[in-house]
Amino acid sequence: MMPPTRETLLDLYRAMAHIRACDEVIRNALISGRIMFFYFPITGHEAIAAAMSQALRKDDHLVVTYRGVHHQLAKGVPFAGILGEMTGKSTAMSDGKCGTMHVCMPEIGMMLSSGIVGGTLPPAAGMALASKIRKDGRVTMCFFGDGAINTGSFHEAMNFAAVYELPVVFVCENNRYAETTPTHHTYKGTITGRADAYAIPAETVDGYDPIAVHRAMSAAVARARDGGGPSLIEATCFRYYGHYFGDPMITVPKDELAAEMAKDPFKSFTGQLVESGTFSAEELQRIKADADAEAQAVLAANLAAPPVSRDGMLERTYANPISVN
Ligand SMILES: Cc1ncc(C[n+]2csc(CCOP(=O)(O)OP(=O)(O)O)c2C)c(N)n1
Ligand SMILES: [Mg+2]
Repeated sequence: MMPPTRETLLDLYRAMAHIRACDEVIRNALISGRIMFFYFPITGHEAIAAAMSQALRKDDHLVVTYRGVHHQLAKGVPFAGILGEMTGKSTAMSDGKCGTMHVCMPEIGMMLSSGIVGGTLPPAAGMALASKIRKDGRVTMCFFGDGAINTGSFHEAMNFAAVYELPVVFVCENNRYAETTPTHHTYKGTITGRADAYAIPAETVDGYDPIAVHRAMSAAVARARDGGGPSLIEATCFRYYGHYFGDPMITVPKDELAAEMAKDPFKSFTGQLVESGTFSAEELQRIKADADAEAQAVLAANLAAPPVSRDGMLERTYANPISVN
């Protein structure tokens, strides 16, 4: 496969800067008490979502978990809409019905965010089956964590996707913990080995490296689109701020966390682009500063916005509108 073009590298950087800026705004606003909700931090996972933004087409389908803000932003969901959903403000893109865990925007392929561990795989297989029947050329990408690999739905969906050769790419973000439990307590063997059991091509990639993830995802998406069936990608990463924001992380050894934080994917990608002479440090700083300013403006507008009105509550809920008087 050809190395990524300068354009693609810039798009990957832009996507990471946007995700990092929005994540920083959320974390700072939560710390200062200006907003309040349960947040599943995405810091340490940014490169994976940035790669996805370049590997999928706009009309491709995406299914993600509660730890999904990076994916949602990378698919093109406006930050204002997500923050509105999280805070119950009028900028919410689904009238507040999605809340923090169920963001969806079908018009851009953001089909489902699920709070159920393992709950993303069966619907993703179903969407891919629909694409195969309709011959619409779409690929579905499905994210889940390492904790999902021991659920029945993981195995049922993988088997179903394999047997029907469905256009779906399963991506496991292996951040080494499920809530408080480290993965060495939860599985033996390898995650890719489980794909072997279903004759699904699989590979493990460094989830801090957007170029490596982009390469793996592009190959898997191309294979799915060409009728080659499903793939599994395990992208290694880490949860820098724990399961939820404010998590004391008592089961995460301090030296393990420090070692992972030292590898910060955004900082290392920035360094790599500058050192290779692809972009100047100033150019990249400008992009990050613009992303920061944009995310800050979204927060300011959110704080000033009124709460969601109850008018839209029952719209887009049932096929036949019902009245509530
Ligand atoms: C079926 C089910 N069981 C338990 C839970 C409670 N729960 C929420 S998140 C989580 C950990 C999942 O870890 P992982 O899949 O590794 O994803 P991560 O949070 O690390 O991104 C658990 C057990 C749940 N939401 N759904
Ligand atoms: Mg995990």
